[in-house]
Amino acid sequence: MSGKRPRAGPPVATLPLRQSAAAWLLDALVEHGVEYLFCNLGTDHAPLIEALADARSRGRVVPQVVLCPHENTAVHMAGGYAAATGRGQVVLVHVDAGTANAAMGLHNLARARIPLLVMAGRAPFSSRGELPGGRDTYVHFVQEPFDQAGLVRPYVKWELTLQAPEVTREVVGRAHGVMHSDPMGPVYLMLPREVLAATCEPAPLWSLPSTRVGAVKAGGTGARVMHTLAERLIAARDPLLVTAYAGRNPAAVGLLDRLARMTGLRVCEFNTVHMNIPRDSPCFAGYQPAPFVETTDLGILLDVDVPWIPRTTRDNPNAYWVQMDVDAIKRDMPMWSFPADLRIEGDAAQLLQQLIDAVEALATPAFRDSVAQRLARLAGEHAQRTAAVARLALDPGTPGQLNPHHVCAALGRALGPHDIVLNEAIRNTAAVFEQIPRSEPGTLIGLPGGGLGFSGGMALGHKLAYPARQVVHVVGDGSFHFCNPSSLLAVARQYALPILTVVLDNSGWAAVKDATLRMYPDGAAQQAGDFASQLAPGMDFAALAEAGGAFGERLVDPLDTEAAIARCFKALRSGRSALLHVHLAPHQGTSSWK
Ligand SMILES: Cc1ncc(C[n+]2csc(CCOP(=O)(O)OP(=O)(O)O)c2C)c(N)n1
Ligand SMILES: [Mg+2]
Repeated sequence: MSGKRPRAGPPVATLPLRQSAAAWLLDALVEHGVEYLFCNLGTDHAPLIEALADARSRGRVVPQVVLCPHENTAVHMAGGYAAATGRGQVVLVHVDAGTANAAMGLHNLARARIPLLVMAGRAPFSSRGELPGGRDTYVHFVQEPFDQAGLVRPYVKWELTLQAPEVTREVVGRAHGVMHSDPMGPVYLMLPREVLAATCEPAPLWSLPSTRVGAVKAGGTGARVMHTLAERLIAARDPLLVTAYAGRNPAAVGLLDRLARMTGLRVCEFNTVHMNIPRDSPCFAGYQPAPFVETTDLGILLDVDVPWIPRTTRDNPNAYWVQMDVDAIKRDMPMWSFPADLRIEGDAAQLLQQLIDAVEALATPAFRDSVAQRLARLAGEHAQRTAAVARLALDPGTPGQLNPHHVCAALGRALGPHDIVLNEAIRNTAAVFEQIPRSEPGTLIGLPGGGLGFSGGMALGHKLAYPARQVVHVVGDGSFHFCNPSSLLAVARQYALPILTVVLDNSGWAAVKDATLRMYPDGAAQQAGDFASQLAPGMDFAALAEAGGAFGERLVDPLDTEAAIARCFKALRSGRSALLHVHLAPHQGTSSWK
């Protein structure tokens, strides 16, 4: 299927014959609407490779294989496709080794609450030919740890080993239901080679369609709770809402804007994971809630894991705080202690709709008047912010030391409203968020976890889901290394998925240097200017892209910014990925090896 985007549909026929568990597994995946297998394969997958080829030769529909040279690409690409479509995806990796490589991506997807079924082979356990699929090569003896699932247990909410072909469909149905249940997230299934090779008749296979093992989804809340909240919102003098990922449900974006406008509610994001409110809404107040947390009398935490940094934020002790979250208890966070006098677990879109209805039922003319005044004030603040942001972009910088705000503003102007931006710019995140204002749901994705190297694979997954849109990931030079660039380039090339990579190169890890300075502002590292954070100078990322078949452009002259971006988009339109290597001022860490 090289160069073609795969397509899937219903199976053309159920299997008439005795088949391997591997074949039944593929059948069950198709039954659950799985279109793709994002794969990195090994000796454990021989029965699956055989079953795939056999099915294709018989004209049966099977999920389309997307080969990823590194698991980082497979997991994040599947995650990107799942985030874009709302449908959980399937990744196949190699025993403990592939699982270990997939773990960092799973950390990110777990934090993003993205549904994903990761299937890993298990090394065969029989050694003397007792069973089909038994050990026949060296690695089968060394790839069996005591606790393979332990490698990813913190990041999955369900795990199982397939024990017999007869239960294959039941197992896939269960995995499918669990990963799509709220809060959604990754699940992990292990496939021993002997079990994949074992066969059974169709008769004992109990079909478990999605409709009968459907996901358990979050809903709204009781009318009385919403009434109380609406009363508080109407009485509030300076209400504030902080969110990060309500926008993963596209319907929530318009509802949040509506609620904000009808109540004069100031909305901030912190560590944006999705675009949650259109940037041109007068109620959007940016990415730093701290000053407003001090003054608000009614605060709402909507779908947010970390609403602010307590150490550097003073919250008003008299404020009333409400939490509305699909994961209010924060199941996977050992410590979580942000204030919430009223805690509601539920789906953001349904809760927002309920709150809108409750406010509408209670709103008085006096309330509407005070909202109009507050809105005028918010609109004024919004205009001031917008003007300040525009001023930041005016200075193009100097040759070899471009201004990231200037570059991102030019990039923003080149994008259409439905094009998709993924941010992994780390210390230059403000330039991406502020200078590329997005207003369509699903067009901005940020890093939910802490594992660098997510944006390239996620970009490929979004491009697979939306071939007609441009997809760009903006990435620090350090983060670009973590994206496994050669693997990204290979997948983009093999499956004709042109994406734009913008590398903001400040010669290393500014975030690591800054963390040291925060802890030891006058310490030895600061005095010596030695932060062990400068990466190899003179890397030519554009040449690297060219070597992988993409278009590469080094941006050194600030006056060339718009033309360079235009050349990148021209390459994308011709079906070729593009990489723009932007030279920023070095972040001034010095290498310990100097
Ligand atoms: C997988 C992984 N390894 C290491 C880190 C620690 N880390 C956090 S920020 C950072 C530096 C990122 O460098 P770059 O992308 O160039 O952004 P900059 O800080 O220069 O803006 C590192 C290494 C991490 N978050 N994830
Ligand atoms: Mg850097």
